[in-house]
Amino acid sequence: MKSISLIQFLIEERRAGRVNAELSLLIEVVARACKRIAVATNKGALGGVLGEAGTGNIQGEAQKKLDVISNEILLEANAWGGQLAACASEEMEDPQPIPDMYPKGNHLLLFDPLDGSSNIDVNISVGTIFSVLRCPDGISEPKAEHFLQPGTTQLAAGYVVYGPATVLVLTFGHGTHEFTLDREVGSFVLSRRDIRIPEETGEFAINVSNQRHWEPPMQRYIGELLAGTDGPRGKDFNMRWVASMVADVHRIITRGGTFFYPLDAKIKSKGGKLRLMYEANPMAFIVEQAGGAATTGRQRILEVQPTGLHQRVPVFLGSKKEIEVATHYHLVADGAQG
Ligand code: P6P
Repeated sequence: MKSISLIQFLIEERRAGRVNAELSLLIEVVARACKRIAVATNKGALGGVLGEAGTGNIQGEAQKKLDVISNEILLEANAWGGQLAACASEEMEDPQPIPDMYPKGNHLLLFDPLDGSSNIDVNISVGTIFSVLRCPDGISEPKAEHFLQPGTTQLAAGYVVYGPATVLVLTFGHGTHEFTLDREVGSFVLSRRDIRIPEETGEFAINVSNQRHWEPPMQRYIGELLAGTDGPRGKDFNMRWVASMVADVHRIITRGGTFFYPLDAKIKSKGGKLRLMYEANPMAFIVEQAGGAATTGRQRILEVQPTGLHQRVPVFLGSKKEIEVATHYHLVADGAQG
């Protein structure tokens, strides 16, 4: 089969009227920046990029050297292109404006430059997650409030997983597609078009060490999975937990499954663990476009009205039938469903 490069795919999407020129150029620039992040990440101990940076981010988390490096790569790559009005990152408290020396565009780019970075030092897959919004008309110096658009308004979303292979998964709202990096040529090549997540699954991902802190409906739902053939589900389930959202989501994109990071008593005051704008929203867009479902346990993630750039939400995503059961249990517990 003739291989289709990312740039060829983007041109085809432009010709089909599904993507405009500026957005397709932006995605090409982001993908190229992620190739540079892959090079830095793949150096491991030989690149002097492992370990702590000695700094902290807005989340109050110690930054890894590669968190800072990846963030810089994405900011530098996107400054001059002319497609953006500003960037926002997990690693920065406020949005980063496009320098005055460069032309500005009509898009806002949000990213988690290196998600799962606690896994870097133990050589487990990590990834970059990104989301593209439209900059409100007439806004040339976007502030945080201009980013606070619900996930349904995203123009594009994607992630790159830096694993045995470097793989880009991307959606513009017309299906979810996968591109694998051909290192010899240096370009992303279409490896799966119009991905579909099976509606049923026998595999779930959650950090079970938090079990005693979960809300009752979460205890009920996971308890039924763990009961297997002895319980009401009448079948055994398998569990995975990479503790790298991009890796866990990519498994689901590849073979189905579910991923849960629910509220628990430890994080309830923060609203959850994962960030809405640059983790939950892009992943929810990608998963829904592949036929899966994504909720907070109580509502569709993409319909959450953001109130803060670094807002956190609970995340339930993956095979539709299981997400519907887990969400139903929460709504019943709330008295919102019979
Ligand atoms: P825990 C990584 O820090 C991350 O943000 C996600 O990539 C991952 O799914 C989750 O946190 C892991 O959380 O509590 O299991 O370490």
